[in-house]
Amino acid sequence: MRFTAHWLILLLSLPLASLAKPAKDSARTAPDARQLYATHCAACHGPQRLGLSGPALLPENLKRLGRKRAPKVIAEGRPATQMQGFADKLDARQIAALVDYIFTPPKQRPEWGPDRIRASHVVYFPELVHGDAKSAKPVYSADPLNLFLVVEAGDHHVSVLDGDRLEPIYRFASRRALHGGPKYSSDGRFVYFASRDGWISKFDMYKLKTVAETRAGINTRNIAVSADDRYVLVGNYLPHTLVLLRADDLSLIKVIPVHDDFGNNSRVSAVYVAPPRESFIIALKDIPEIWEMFYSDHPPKVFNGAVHDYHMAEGLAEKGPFPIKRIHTDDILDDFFFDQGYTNLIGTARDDKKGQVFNLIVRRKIADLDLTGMPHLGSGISWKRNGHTVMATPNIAEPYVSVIDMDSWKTIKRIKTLGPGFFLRSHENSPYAWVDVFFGPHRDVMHVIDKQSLEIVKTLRPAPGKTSAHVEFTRDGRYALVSIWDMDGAIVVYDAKTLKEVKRIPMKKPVGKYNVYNKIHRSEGTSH
Ligand code: DHE
Repeated sequence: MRFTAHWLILLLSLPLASLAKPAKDSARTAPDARQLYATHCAACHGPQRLGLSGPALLPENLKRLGRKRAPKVIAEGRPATQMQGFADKLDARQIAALVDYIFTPPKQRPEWGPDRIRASHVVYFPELVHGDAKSAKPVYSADPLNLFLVVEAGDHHVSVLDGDRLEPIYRFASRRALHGGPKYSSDGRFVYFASRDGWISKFDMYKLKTVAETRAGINTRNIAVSADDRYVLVGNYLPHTLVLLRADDLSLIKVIPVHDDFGNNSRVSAVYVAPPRESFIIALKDIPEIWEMFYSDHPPKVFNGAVHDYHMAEGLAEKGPFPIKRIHTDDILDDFFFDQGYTNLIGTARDDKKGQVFNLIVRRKIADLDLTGMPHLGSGISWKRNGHTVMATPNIAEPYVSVIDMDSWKTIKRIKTLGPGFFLRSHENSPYAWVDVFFGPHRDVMHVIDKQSLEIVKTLRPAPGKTSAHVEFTRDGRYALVSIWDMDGAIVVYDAKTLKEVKRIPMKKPVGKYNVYNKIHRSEGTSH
C-alpha cells in the first residue's frame, strides 16, 4: 500500500485516544443492552417493552419462559411465532445482556386501566353506532353475506372480497398486527377486529367505514362478541385483564382483573363466545382454571335438562352483572375447540396430557385425548362420518392431522402430512377438508383430505417456494380460497369439487380470510 498525503492527514486528524486502543473493543466493553434492544427487539416488542406484534418483554410476562431458556429463544427463535433467531446477529454476551434487560422490571409498572381505555376511545361515525336502520343498505351491489374480509398482514390492510364475482370491492388500512379472526355481528352488518397491541376496531360492512375504536390493553389476545350483539369481550396478556365493551360504540363497561383465589394473576389465552349458553368462555394462561362469564339478563338457564345455577356463590370469580364461574382444572389448558352445541370444550394441556375434554354442564373433565406434539385445536373442525361426529385437528409440532370420534373420544386416525400444519378447514357442502403444511421444507403444500375415507386425495402446491396456508370457502362451499403468505402473495381460488385453480387475486401477505355467511352461521368447517 502506498503511504499517500491523504493517509497522513487522516492519521493526524484522529484523536490520540483512538490511536491508543481499537475504536470498538467488544471483548472489554459491556454490551449496551438498551441499545441492542432498540436495534433488534423494539420493532416487534415495542420501544417500552409493552408489546406490539410480539409479546411484551416484561418479567411478569416471561415467567413461563424463564431466564434459563430465554437465551436459546433469542438465539434460535420460537416455533409457530414470528420470533426469529438472532444467533447470526448477536454474540453470547450480547444475548446475555438482553436477557438481563428484559428480566428487569421497568421503572414504572405498565398499566392500562379504565382511564387509559376511556381516553383512547374514539367514535368516528356516531350515526352508525346503532346501525342506521332506516337506510340499512350496503353501498355496493354484492351479496353482503357472501363477502370475505381478507387480513393482509404484509402492509396492515384489510380487503373486502365479493365471494360471487371473486373480486375485491374495497381495501382499507387496519391497525398494526391484527390477530385472530375478526368477529361479525349476528346479521353480518358489523365486524370487530383486535390488534396485538390492544386496539379494538368496529367496522360497518354496509357503509365500509370504521365506526369506533378503543385501545383495551397493551398486549391483547383476541375478542369475542356476544350472540345478542350487545358486548365485546377482550382477553389481554398485558395487563392481566378481561375488558368488557359495549358492542355498539366500544365504550368501556368494566375491566376485570384476572387472578385466582390466592391472588396469583394470569394472562388470558383467549376468549370465546358460547351462544347456546349465553356466555363467554375464557382460557387462562397461568392458572389452572377455565372461566365462564354469563352475559344474559335472565338467569338461570337450562342446558340439556340440567339446571345450571350460576348464581351459586361457590366458585364465583365475579359477582353482580356478568357473573363469572370458575372451573378448576388439573392442568393449565390452552387453545380451545367446542362441539357444535357448546356442551363440550376440548383443550390442550402443555404437559404430556395433551388433550382433555370438559363437559360444560357437569363442569368437569370427562375424557383425555390421545394427542401428541402441539395440537392446534383452535383450528379444529368437525363433520359427520359413518353416523358419528368426528373432529380433526392439525398439529403445529408434528406432521399429521388427528381425527377423533366425538362419541368415544378415541383417535381414529392420524393422517400423515408432509409437515406440521396450522389451519384446517372444510364446509358442510364439501367432501374435503383442507390442511396446510405450515412448517418445514414443504410449506408451499396444501393437502386435500377426503372426509369419509380419511385419505389425502390431492396435494396442491399453489405457489412453489411460498407458504400456502389458511383456507376459507364461499358461502355455498363451491370455491375454496387459499392464501399465499408473501408480500407478493395472492388468494388462489380453487373449484372445491374439481380441485382446479379458478383464479388468482394478488394480495400482500393475506393471512386469514373470513366469509360472513359461514361465520355467522357457525359452519362446522370453520372457526367461530
Ligand atoms: Fe394465532 C387465531 C393463538 C401465532 C394467525 N391464534 C388464533 C386464536 C388463538 C391464537 C387463541 C383464536 C382467536 C380468535 O380467532 O378469536 N396464535 C396463537 C398463539 O398462541 C400463537 C401460536 C402465538 C402468538 O404469537 O400469539 C399464534 N397466529 C399466530 C401466528 O404467528 C400467525 C400464524 C400469524 C399472525 O398473524 O400472527 C397466527 N391466529 C392466526 C389467524 C387466526 C388465529 C389467521 C384466525 C384463524 C381463523 O380462521 O379464525
